[in-house]
Amino acid sequence: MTVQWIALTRPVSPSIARCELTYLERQPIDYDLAQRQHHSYQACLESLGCRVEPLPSEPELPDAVFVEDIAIVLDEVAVITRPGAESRRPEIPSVVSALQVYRPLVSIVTPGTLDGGDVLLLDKTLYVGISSRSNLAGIEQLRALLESYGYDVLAVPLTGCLHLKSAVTQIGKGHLLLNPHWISPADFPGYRCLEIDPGEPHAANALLVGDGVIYPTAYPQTRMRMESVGVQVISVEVSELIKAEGAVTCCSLIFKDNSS
Ligand code: CIR
Repeated sequence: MTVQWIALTRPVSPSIARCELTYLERQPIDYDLAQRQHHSYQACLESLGCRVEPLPSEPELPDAVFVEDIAIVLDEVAVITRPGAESRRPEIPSVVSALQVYRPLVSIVTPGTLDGGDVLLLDKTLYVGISSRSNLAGIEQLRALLESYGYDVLAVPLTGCLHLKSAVTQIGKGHLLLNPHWISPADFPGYRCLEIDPGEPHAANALLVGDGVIYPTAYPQTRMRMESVGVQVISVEVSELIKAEGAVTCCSLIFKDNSS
């Protein structure tokens, strides 16, 4: 398969058991299994046309595998975030080193906070969840930084979950998967919205890469809903990352290789 995108990832940290948790009870995480699941996830990215570039491991940073939160990479520019959880800010320098090769960089600064998991890019609009991690100052800075590139930034209220992309993700052109208890479909006029199965509240996090959707095996009922409307689903087991409140979007930063 031709490589179309670069996917930055980072190995699971051996300290992942000390991860930040907001909504879930702490459960034991099997580190070896988490590593194997992460390898399978990277294989899925490759099968869909990504060249996987692992960042250096950060053994002392429990959440470092969740690289999505540290940057928003657009075709023209990358925004380095200022994560809402202080423990995650030391993840920034290595992401800066890796991304500066590919894009001009701009940054969110204090008092702004922003997690990449709160940012959903649909065409030229960035929908940003107002969450415990992303504040209005951060969203305002994002708007100012991206205005000259022709992007709109829309703040979206969110309840009951960590990030916007816990509640809604893209599964095809003009097609969203969402949990209506955490986000309102009315915030996305003009989009076709598929609701998750109500018995699987965490099921809205899917990763669209080209025409395929990488998706956790943990949510079979929602998977069936997607397949019944023609979505091509590639299943991956990520049980150990789910225990750390991560899933499939958060483990990579995917962008076009402008040099090719
Ligand atoms: C955190 O709370 O920051 C991590 N335990 C989970 C981050 C997941 N990130 C994401 O979904 N974008």
